[in-house]
Amino acid sequence: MSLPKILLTRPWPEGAFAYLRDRYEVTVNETGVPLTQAQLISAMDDYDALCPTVTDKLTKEILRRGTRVRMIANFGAGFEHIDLEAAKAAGIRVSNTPDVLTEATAEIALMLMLMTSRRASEAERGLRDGRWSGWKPTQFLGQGLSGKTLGLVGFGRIGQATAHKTKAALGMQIAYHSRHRVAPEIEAQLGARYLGSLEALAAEADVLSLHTPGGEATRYLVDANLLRRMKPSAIVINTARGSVVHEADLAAALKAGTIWAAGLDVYEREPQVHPDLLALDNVVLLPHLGSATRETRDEMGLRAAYNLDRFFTGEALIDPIA
Ligand code: 8YV
Repeated sequence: MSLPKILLTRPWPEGAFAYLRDRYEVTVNETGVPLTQAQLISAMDDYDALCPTVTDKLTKEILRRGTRVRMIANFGAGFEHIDLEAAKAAGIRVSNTPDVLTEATAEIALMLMLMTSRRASEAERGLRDGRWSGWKPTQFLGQGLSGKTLGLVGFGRIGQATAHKTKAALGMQIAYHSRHRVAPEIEAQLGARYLGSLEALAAEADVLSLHTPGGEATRYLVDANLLRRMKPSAIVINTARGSVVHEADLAAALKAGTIWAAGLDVYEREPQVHPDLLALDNVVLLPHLGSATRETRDEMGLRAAYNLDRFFTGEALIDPIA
């Protein structure tokens, strides 16, 4: 019997790839650039399953009825790049890879908090550019985070893991706002306070860290209006999705000093970064590294592979999203 044909839209880390290659007929896009919409459309007729990533926009024009593809195992937790309604209408199953990237993404959020508060990127740039003339009591002064308030926007797995790490490492006070208030035991464990409005959270937070999904419901939650409510000493951290932040508004607030700094791992039009942000020193810019550890990327691939296994053996998916 012939093996199901699977397309990986990007090369995978070796461990997860080896697992898949032993079980399926696997084709990999090795070109180093994302597939075009036209290539994705023709892939729908050539493969039994696709493993896309965040860089593949799977629109309703692509996810149409009657194609060969029956299963999409997304390599990643976020899935706003896949039109789930269109997938359902076409009878295509979809899975994602939650859980396995929670700790890695929370680590990046914590790192961005420390880098921004202590001006790490700006200071290193100064050193490398030969602008460090020796120690001075007044050079590159940042601000401490211990005991300050972390405001989390979105309090799912990654938001909670970020709260745990930040509390343990820095003794920060935890406040959050999200669509759903979490169980009292979770709040008690973290000493987390729920605030009923995003505006109230923004006004109180010393660090505002974003952990919502992407998509229309969260577009531009952080815009000029919200930024105006924040303390001039406040820091914005985004490891969620670029679409949650209005980048031009953020750059304007950073430039005017109405907030103090920002640490970003995600952007609205990746890999483009808003030019106004690139021109500023008080923003740390990372290239979407949230889940970028060897272990995590292997686990993401394996999780996608296990969902494929379930699909092709007729069992329930581990992580069904459509
Ligand atoms: C992934 C992410 O690297 O899983 C997610 O939602 O944002 C990233 O950590 C990316 O999505 C891979 O497709």
